Amino acid sequence: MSETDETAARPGFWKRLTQGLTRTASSLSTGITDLFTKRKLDATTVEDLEDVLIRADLGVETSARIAEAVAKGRYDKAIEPDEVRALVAGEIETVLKPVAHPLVFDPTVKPFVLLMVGVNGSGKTTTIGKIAAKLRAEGKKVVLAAGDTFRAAAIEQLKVWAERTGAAIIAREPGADAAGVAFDGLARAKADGADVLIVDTAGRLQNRAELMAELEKVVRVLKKQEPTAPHAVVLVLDATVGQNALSQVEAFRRVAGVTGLVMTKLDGTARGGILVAIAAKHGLPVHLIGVGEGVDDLQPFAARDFARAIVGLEN
Ligand SMILES: Nc1nc2c(ncn2[C@@H]2O[C@H](COP(=O)(O)OP(=O)(O)O)[C@@H](O)[C@H]2O)c(=O)[nH]1
Ligand SMILES: [Mg+2]
Repeated sequence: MSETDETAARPGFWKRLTQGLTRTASSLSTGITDLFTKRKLDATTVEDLEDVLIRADLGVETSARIAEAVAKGRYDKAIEPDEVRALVAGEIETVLKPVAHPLVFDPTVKPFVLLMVGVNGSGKTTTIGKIAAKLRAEGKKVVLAAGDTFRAAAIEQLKVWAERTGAAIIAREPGADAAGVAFDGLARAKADGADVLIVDTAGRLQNRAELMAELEKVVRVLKKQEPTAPHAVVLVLDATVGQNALSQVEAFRRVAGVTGLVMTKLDGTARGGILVAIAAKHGLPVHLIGVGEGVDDLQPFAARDFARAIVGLEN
């Protein structure tokens, strides 16, 4: 199925995505209209286009590259804003296409261990619930490990998702050792012959060294029991935080060996342009995007959809 067909099959999804990206889309779209209405493409307008892209969080280097690509072969010619928008969307799609990869649970690896990391409030637990629901719908056996032992509410929240999805859950009391919970989760997943273990973690701010050390310990302890684990380390990023997401990627890559990304809250007042900057800089796979709090509001990341939504174009 092509990306376009998929979108057509889920109009609610496209609507949520474009609504969430309204702020970015309208600033890009208006910026381009203001720049190119009744004006030729020249060094000044290209520089101004670069500024418009930078303001949309695309990053300095990527913005320069995209503006240059748009300008190539078109200097001193009249160009319509619509044409510029389409060219920009095409360039953004080119940046995003290589990172659009589904989250694959290798069926030959059993249990497949997925470790979810990210700062507090980014949407880890909710995303775990949504992923568990999808896996369960495929008939997979799933174990959840409540590794955010920091707050009682976080443990309860994961329990609710376990009940709702029919996943097993391993949890201890608040304040317990997170690595111990992860270890027990893996033991349980093995004993049960589960297909997938998903380990939740606390939202450790990357500048708090002792909390990052805890995350390293979770990885270490999992490896002690299963040297190939974790098989995926997914960093959850909140689309509304903008530039800060870049430093989160850097920090979590260092401590947890992130293998892929999920971006949530793209239905909110999202600043989705940052994903383009992250893709250009890190080249990490982007697996899924969250467009709401509901169980069905997690969708595969599609480069073309995202690129067009960011620029405010119809799909
Ligand atoms: N609008 C919206 N809210 C989300 C999305 N994903 C998570 N949330 C909400 O964000 C808040 C924090 O999510 P949570 O999963 O608890 O984050 P965690 O601290 O990283 O585990 C909750 O109120 C979620 O319902 C999303 O894609 N869209
Ligand atoms: Mg949580």
